[in-house]
Amino acid sequence: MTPVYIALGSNLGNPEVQLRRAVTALETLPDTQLDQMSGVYRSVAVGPKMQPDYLNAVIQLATKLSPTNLLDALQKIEQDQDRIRDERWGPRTLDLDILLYGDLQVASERLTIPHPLMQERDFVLYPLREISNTNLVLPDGADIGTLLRQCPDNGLVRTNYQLRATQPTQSD
Ligand code: A4P
Ligand code: MG
Repeated sequence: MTPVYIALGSNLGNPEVQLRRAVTALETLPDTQLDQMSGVYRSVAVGPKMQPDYLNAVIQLATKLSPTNLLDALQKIEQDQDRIRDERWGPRTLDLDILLYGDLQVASERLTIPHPLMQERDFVLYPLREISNTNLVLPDGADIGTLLRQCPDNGLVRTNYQLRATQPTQSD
């Protein structure tokens, strides 16, 4: 099993419900278990203006799926939740991005890991720090504490929403 961090984002169609539905779908993926979930954060949209605020979170999975098979599975979950792709960075019911896949670095046409913009996004780094080792180091050597200090402040707010009523028990 490889530890994987997934970023979840939604700003359409009742975002809290969208994130919860996504977690339910993610934890039933084959050869995959859900290990940790962050809190839910509210953030101003990066990209085209005049779109609703986002709810964002990060979860940690352990999986035997390859990066490409995992991406296929994430895109199927997005489709199942009525994701329409018309505008880059436009509003969406659900966005699922692979942030980290173990220590792997991938640069293919379909997949870039680590996610190329994660270092600039407070709505990714804060929830990631919440569920990862505080000494988390990315494959390029950058550590999460340094990334957080360098990250622009876009007024991120941690909400009282929860991805699920009860946290999963940590498996060994
Ligand atoms: N792709 C490449 N690498 C990855 C990866 N590590 N994980 C490819 C997932 N997908 C990856 O994505 C386009 C293509 O990226 C996919 O087909 C896949 O092969 P998409 O989800 O169809 O389109 P997108 O999300 O509009 O584009 P992009 O560049 O992925 O955008 P981002 O970086 O995901 O940003 N503001 C706030 N506050 N909160 C947000 O969550 N999200 C976005 C989307 C913009 N603004 C936001 C937020
Ligand atoms: Mg995306």
